[in-house]
Amino acid sequence: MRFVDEARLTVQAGHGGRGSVSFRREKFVPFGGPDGGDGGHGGSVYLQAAAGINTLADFRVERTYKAASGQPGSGRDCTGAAGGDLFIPVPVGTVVRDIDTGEQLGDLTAVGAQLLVVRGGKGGWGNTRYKSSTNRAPRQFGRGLPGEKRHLELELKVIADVGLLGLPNAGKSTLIRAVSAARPKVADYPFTTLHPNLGVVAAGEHRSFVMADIPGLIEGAAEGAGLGIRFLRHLQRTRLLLHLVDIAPPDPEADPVRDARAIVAELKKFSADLAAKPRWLVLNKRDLLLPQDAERRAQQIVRSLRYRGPRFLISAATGEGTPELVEAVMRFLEESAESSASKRRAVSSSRGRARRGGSYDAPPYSGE
Ligand SMILES: Nc1nc2c(ncn2[C@@H]2O[C@H](COP(=O)(O)OP(=O)(O)OP(=O)(O)O)[C@@H](O)[C@H]2O)c(=O)[nH]1
Ligand SMILES: [Mg+2]
Repeated sequence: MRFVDEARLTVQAGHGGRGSVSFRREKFVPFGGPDGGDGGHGGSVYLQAAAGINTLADFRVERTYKAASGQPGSGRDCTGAAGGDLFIPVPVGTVVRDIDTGEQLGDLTAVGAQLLVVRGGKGGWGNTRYKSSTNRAPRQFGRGLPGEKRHLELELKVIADVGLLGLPNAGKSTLIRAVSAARPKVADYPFTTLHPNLGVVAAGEHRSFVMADIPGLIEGAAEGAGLGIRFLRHLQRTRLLLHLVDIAPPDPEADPVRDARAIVAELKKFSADLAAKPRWLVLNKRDLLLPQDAERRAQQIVRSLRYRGPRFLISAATGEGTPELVEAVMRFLEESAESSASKRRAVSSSRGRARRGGSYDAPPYSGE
């Protein structure tokens, strides 16, 4: 499933430095001519597509980006230092538009691609440049040109990196609300969510991913029970599934272990590939039990499922345990991006052998 992530920002290039007005003053050299150097050029601003950035989340915090201005020139024909260029990392696939003119400035489609968005101002001339046969002691100088400024709109079509899976009422929508700005409806009746929702989860500077919340699954979904399984296709391009399990269901007859297995069975009926994706267990609603009881219940569930993968005991409602979950997911995505990049390198080198996938490549637990 795709959705569009958007951000707005202002970019300001550096101004050109002022030219200098100066004259040579040396012993034994009367009437030394002008020797004022030029101002340095201002820095330009570029957008640069970088690997490992999945969303435009960073631009919600910082909105104005400025490149350094050039330094003024000085005597002895010294040119001022140029302001450094500024490179702003953006995700691959970002489309850039000028908000004021509506013009599309570019489309950053490959890692490392750069787009100049505002040019730095030229440095002003020093008085040396104004010297002529009729003007031997010029006092003119250039002030330096201002750097360009632009308001930009970035647009990125994103695909979910992580999918939430679980029974109705497991707390999927509550979790995506806790960790992202997505606001799907939450209610204590099954099938509250009728269509998928995506949210951008920020895990720190230049670190974010996209989470998909889908309708709840129940036993028999493949045969059409509940809302069926067709929306599982929205999870097909994710890299990780989080299976949410309510550790304290209100119904005394409910069995979280049996239900968790039923979900996996439905997943397999939908697609063997989806069932083979890395899948982590997220035990939710820990706030409903005393801490030691919650821990004990979580261990029982994990043991009965014979599950050995990463597991998290959280409360989507209070947020307890969610920062750890977000950090672990982010790290997993970063590592899987790195290992697929190194696999690509290994395949492209004639002697290199493809590296084996990480330990997460195997499904962490089976449904049987
Ligand atoms: N106490 C407690 N309640 C929770 C927690 N997470 C979710 N709930 C409650 O559980 C109910 C169901 O939550 P939802 O987030 O709507 O569940 P869902 O998995 O999205 O459900 P569907 O959309 O129907 O599939 C709501 O009443 C939530 O307030 C939690 O960590 N603790
Ligand atoms: Mg929901």
